[in-house]
Amino acid sequence: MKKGFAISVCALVLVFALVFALYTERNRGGVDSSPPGEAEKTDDLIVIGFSQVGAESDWRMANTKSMRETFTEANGYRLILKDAQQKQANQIDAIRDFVSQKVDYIVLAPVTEEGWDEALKEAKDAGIPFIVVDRMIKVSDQGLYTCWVGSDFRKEGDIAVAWMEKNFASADEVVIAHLQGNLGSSAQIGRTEGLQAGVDRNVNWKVAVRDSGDFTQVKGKEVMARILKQYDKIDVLYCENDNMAFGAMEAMDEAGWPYGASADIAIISFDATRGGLEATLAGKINYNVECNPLHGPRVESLIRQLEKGETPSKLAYVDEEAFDAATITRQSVDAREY
Ligand code: GZL
Repeated sequence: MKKGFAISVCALVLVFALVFALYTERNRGGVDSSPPGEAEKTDDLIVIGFSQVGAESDWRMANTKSMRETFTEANGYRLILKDAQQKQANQIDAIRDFVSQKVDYIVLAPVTEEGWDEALKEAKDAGIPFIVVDRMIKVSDQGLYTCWVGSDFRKEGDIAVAWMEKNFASADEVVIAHLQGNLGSSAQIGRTEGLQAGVDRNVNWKVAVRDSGDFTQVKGKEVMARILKQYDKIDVLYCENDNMAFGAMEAMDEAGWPYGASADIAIISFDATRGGLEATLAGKINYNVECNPLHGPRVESLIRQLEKGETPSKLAYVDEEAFDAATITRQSVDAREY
């Protein structure tokens, strides 16, 4: 009896170990959210390996939705999407996994700018075209990637600062609280550079506090709650995305600090997501700079060119606009695709 029991326990342990190993392998590089059995290549579909930053914001969810809606089997694709949960190591694992699966294209939405050379060399050695989307990467050799499509983040910052210069032209002093996104991401770098250029131009502007909310609502609230305890005068809250602005607004609501178009603290935000534009329409956000996430069709256009043997432009910038609480309309919000 005892021997039989021991054998059953060993068999059970072995089964669990095998299942765990298979799960780990399948989700190397982040959580593989492709339907099961999707990885194997069938002759007629173009296989796309896509390493996505994570699911940290409304912008990111809209970006993932755009990629999923574009790269469907009906459109001739098999999409292998791996969510890196905001960790570069997971993205590097995902790239290596795509190389071993011999996908037709690798698409990377990079969490930060640095640290990609080795992984991209492996993809290049494997002869797999490499498309970078959204944020930018810094590599030793521009030949390591085929092309990039995304936003001009410095320009987004400049647009926000132009609004500040116009609306605070007569202020004696402008005290700024600055909530940054993922440190080292080009979205954070560009938007921060835009603000810093404004501070350098305007001697009466002062950045009282600068901290990262990692583009998330939870962290945005946490950082803002801390700021409200330390400072008693803020004229502008410069939030590098809508979700951090939502968190900051929660913190100000709880602390009883009025904000927005009819209050002392002006909020500037980025992304212009549906939630961000509703808040702008309600006068809670004063100015919202668009960062368009609908990259699915743009990436597909690049792939279609490559499939035809054409050479796409190395860099493709997306046209974007901005929304002012003073002029935004319900129609302009309802007309938005995300
Ligand atoms: C910008 C994108 C940023 C968004 C954030 O292109 O990388 O990441 O501004 C998102 O909302 O988290």
